[in-house]
Amino acid sequence: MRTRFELCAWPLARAGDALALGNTLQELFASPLMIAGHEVRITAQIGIATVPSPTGAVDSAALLERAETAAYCVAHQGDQVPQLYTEYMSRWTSQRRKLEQSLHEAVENGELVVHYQPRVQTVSRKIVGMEALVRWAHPTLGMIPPRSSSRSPRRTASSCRSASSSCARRAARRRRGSTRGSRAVRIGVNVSAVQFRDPHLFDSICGILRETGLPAGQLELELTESILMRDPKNAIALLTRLKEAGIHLSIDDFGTGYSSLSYLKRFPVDALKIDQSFIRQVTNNPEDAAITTAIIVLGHSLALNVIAEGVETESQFDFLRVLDCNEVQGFLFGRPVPAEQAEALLGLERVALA
Ligand code: G
Ligand code: MN
Repeated sequence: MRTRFELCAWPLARAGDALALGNTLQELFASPLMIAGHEVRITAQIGIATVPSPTGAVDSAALLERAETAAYCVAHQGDQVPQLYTEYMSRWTSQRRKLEQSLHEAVENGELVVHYQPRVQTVSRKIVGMEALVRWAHPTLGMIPPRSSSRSPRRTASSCRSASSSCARRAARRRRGSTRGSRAVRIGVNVSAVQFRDPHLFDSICGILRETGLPAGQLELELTESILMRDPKNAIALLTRLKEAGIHLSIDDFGTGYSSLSYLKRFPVDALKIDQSFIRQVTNNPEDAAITTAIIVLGHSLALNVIAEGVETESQFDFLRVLDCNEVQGFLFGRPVPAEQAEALLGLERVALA
């Protein structure tokens, strides 16, 4: 349930005072309320607009609209801190609303499809997992990978859909029994910042597993460091529940967020996925080679599985094999492909290199 409150404060000497007030209000929502013995969490997205504004006088309706635009931006960013309106927010918001609108239409027209990219065990070159990735089959623009529509929307509602349809597919294949390629491989699903904040996430994932009959151990949730580090204490609590339910957990795009090693040891995860940006030049850039080596050693000493992403060449693969990187994923072993093709791949003894 959403409710909108408007608060008018004056006189304030500086815009910074409005921010300070916003921060004080925000803190009130930090701890849960107890209502009839139940813990209730309320979140607030606080947008602030001031008058006279730096861009000239505005009437009260325009002022409220600006505050609302700022609140909308707060709602769509990771850390929910109060924000002062800037003109940039109006441009961002209108672009974002257009994208949302066309995504809604895409969902209605069935234009979102889930593709699967193999994850390969380094020593055996056997497929041990698949990452589910949503693609937008645009009627005129063709296949749009989520990355081109900016980082945050790519891990939004669609990944929940991908979780659900991936689980259903895996479970159906399992029920079919010993058909070709019916080996149990784990399905990796990306979780967005918005989903991770959702208090119903745990229940909806358990619901999907129950409905589809997929064993929890065959689902792997991929979370980025920055998602986990936004609120590490709550993240540990949620990860622990997911882990206890038997779900596998990995840290995605590892090395690009501001991770803290003291938290890393407390996150109950199973694997680290080295970000593609380190792998791209791992064989010719000494820094990337050093970072990749360090991540693999770090992962292994914490008893974690280490997976390299974005492996495109055989020399990158050789480099990673020598370092004992457990698994690899990338165009060298297969691009994300539709479910039927992915299932056919599972029948292979070893993956052929591209
Ligand atoms: O952040 P995450 O690791 O979930 O990103 C996966 C994305 O990386 C997908 O969009 C996928 O298509 C892309 N990807 C997978 N393998 C490769 C690769 O070898 N090279 C490049 N450039 N992109 C890849
Ligand atoms: Mn991923």
